[in-house]
Amino acid sequence: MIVSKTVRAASVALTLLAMVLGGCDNSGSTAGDGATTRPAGGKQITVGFAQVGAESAWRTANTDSVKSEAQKRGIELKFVDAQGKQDAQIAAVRGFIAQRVDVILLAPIVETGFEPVLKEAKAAKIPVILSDRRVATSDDSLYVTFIGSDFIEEGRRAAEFLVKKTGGNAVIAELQGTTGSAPANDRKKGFEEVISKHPDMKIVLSQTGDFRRDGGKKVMEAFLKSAQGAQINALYAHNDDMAIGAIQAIEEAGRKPGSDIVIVSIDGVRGAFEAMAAGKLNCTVECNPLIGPQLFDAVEKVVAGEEVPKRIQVEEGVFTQEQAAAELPNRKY
Ligand code: GYE
Repeated sequence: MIVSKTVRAASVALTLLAMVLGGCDNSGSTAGDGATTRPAGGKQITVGFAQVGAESAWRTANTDSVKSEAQKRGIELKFVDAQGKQDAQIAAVRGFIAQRVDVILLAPIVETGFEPVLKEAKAAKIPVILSDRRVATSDDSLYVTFIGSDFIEEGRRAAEFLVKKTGGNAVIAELQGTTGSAPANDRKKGFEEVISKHPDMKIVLSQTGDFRRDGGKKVMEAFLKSAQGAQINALYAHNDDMAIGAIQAIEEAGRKPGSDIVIVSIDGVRGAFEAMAAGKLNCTVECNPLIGPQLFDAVEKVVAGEEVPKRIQVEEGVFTQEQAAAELPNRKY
């Protein structure tokens, strides 16, 4: 009895050891950052993701979405955080090419300067999917698809809100996103397109806060101290983090965010909903970072040799102060 128990225990232990050392079977494997289990019978897919950095709450939610979706599907993910540096991102892509990953996901920090490395990926026959931001190139054979939001439309939506809220009369300060990035370029363009039809709406101050909370605060402080500072009665921030930083600067300067200065920003992160519920932010235009499922749908199709559309759009809405409290419990980022 005792012997047979011991034998059974030993054989269980041996089986467990064999599973750990050799992989459970066809369906088990560890991969990437964190253990993943690949689907039974499927080929192990390896994906390299060159991420922008961790500049905002949007970005953190985006990183989490990509990582958790890879894990869920048993896809090995090689993740590089480029810390906002284009050189680091280019080096990451080169590294993925050298490692011969199946697909490269690139969230290009800025629009220009990626063509050479994209050509290297193409020459190595490794498909590249652009995640969230596009690159400026006339050669669209350099990437398979671009999955992301319509930033021009987001800019228009922010402006349309401000037109309605101010009756078409506003002295506007603008906090731009990272200089040269697609969302900064396009959000400015879409916003200006709409306000240009309203002669009493003027952007009097505009500077980059690099999509960061501390950037938004610092630049807003300088705006408020400048010659035009006292006249500003509206703020357009290219993302929520900068708006939240600016709210702090406005309060420290003894003015009321949300009433003395009407504020609209973009992303729809939880912090923006909290600021709206507190009456300090007036509107956020949604930009959904949870694109992991759409990205990996495309990855799996590309690996299977299926066609994917050149442009895959993310669906989004607009939220005002009145809707903030009701929407807060539904927010996933
Ligand atoms: O709006 C901002 C982030 O590329 C859409 O990058 C993204 C932007 C997002 O830092 O918060």
